[in-house]
Amino acid sequence: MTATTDGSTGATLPSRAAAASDTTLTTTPEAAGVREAAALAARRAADFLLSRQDAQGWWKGDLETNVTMDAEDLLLRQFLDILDEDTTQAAAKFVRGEQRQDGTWATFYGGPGELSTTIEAYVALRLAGDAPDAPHMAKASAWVREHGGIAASRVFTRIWLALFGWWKWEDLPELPPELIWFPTWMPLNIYDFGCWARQTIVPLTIVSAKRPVRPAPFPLDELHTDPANPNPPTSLAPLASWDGAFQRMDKALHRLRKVAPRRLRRAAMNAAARWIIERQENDGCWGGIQPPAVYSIIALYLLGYDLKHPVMREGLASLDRFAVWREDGARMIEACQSPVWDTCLATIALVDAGLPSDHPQLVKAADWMLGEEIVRPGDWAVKRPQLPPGGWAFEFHNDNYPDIDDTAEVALALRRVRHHDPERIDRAIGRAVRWNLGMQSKNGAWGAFDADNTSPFPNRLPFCDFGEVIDPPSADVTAHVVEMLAAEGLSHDPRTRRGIAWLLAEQEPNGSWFGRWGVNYLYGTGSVVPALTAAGLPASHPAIRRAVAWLESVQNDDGGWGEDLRSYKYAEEWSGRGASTASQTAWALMALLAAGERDSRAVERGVRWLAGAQREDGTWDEPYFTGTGFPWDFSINYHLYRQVFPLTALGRYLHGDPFERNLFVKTPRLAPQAKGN
Ligand code: R01
Repeated sequence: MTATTDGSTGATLPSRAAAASDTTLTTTPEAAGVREAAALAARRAADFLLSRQDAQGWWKGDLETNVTMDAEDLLLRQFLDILDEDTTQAAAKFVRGEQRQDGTWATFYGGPGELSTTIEAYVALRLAGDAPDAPHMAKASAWVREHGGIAASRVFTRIWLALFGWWKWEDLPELPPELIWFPTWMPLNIYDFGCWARQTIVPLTIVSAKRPVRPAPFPLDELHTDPANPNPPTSLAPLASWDGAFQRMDKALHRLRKVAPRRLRRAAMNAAARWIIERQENDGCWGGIQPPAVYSIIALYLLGYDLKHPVMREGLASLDRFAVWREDGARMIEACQSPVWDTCLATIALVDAGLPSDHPQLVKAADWMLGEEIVRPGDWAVKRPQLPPGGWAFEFHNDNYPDIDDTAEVALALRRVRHHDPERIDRAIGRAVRWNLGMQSKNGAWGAFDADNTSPFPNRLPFCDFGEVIDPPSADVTAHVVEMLAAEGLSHDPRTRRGIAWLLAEQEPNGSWFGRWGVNYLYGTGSVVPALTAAGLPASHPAIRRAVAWLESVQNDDGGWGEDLRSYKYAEEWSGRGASTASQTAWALMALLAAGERDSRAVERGVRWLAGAQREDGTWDEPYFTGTGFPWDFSINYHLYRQVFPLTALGRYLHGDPFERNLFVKTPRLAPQAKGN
């Protein structure tokens, strides 16, 4: 596609000349040049984004993670005996293309080889017929052996291997299905887990109680360090340590399993199955995310649900919708889909870049978002039984798990749209505000899906050796809620003030904030600074000044910002450091602009980098992963981040801060919330 600098949609944005003269702050000719470049880049970016909206009103970019998704999809099909050759070869093509020079697979672009990922990718390619002595395979298996082999891989990987007899069930941690009966006051009850982990472990309790083994389609000796002794014993941590205590509890559970009453176990598995089936979404999926769907299908299958049962048929059909077919015939599996998140972020970007608030494409987006509101209780109601519903989930179908982050951003997006039924917008936002306020945690901050999901115990289970399994409040989500409350005129509400106090206390000594759901300190800082200034903190506040100083200190020589995922593991060296990317440069700029730095050298250089890195078609390349599923363990490349955040930053650079411009469409005050809609 070529740039449409004067195309039909572009004409709705202020012209280049208008944008350049729009500002009273232009001082030097050099700065004027930057404004011109920024205006052109914003217009191209907006045109591209507008051209990518679905006819129904939503946006959705690919959600790229890593090849364990593809491998586990194939292993599931192999397990159920429904693996077909076309699927296998298309998936294998994608997996092969992701292998690196050293024979490994990583969990993010440019990252180090990762053992469990490499093992799963290798097995997927063996399923596709790649020979173990083919050079790319031999390289992978040698690397796996050097790094401890299957025995050193994570629990999830060894469960997949156990399904085919490549690992012994006996040598996996126990996770008893009786867990489903733990009341909510008991440690390790399922609601102590973050919702994504909860939805994963409930079906896995069934799978690991059943311990099924399918015939292995081939041996896998080459992935053991010592094939004669494939399951080496692990050493125990000291009894007096948490790890030691949980290891011994696990040993006790192994013994208990042998004497557990059969009928009790059967009843527990049935209760777990009921819990799972109640949570199947209208599209057949579970939680809108792939891993719980995969494990739920296996669990129900093991309990006798055949593949023609409606629950199973719909479940399997939903899995096919996670497949993205690329032009070269490769098939990539998405971990989940991000239409609500992409749509609210795109709406905010377009309005802040100058698109009129009643533009038909924005109204269409608003209508679509309004239709996505979740109007019934979900798992969150376990902690908040009295709270009326009123949130949004991230995906198309995930009514049981609306999240606080999406709800805040959707409200910020809806508030920017001039709609023909403003009271409908007002009522929806009113419910969103009430729901988000109701979901505030005890400490005054917000987690993503639940209130007070902070138990220390789930992380201690030997079973949970991968990713995050709890959902404590984070700075990025809290910032988004505070920003939304500020837009709703609630900056002085005591609940908002507690959120602000928590954010101020969470600032790192170097002036940044940790990013839980985006990489990393740049995301945290890019979320928190605009929220604090929106809520009325002056740009001169010491916390804002420290953040500005930190951002300036980590700006790259090329003028952009970047942060490698290694900052989750090695913050000392990697905090705010890495190759410049479009989305991370935008986050830094959003913070600096909110802090009143529009005319600073740092902002000018950052804007210049963004404009210079843009492609002719109005997009940016971004191979780097800047989204976070679980810090370090599970990273996400959101393919629209490269578009929406630069457009937001450029728009705010050109036209000013959304709060100062008062971009929020206010409707006359309504009487207190009426009944119904
Ligand atoms: C997964 C897994 O695949 C997965 C997929 C998606 C998420 C969590 C939260 C949000 C919403 C979106 C996606 N926002 C808070 C984020 C906003 C930027 C999490 C996990 C992998 C392994 C296991 C996800 Br175990 C379970 C799930």
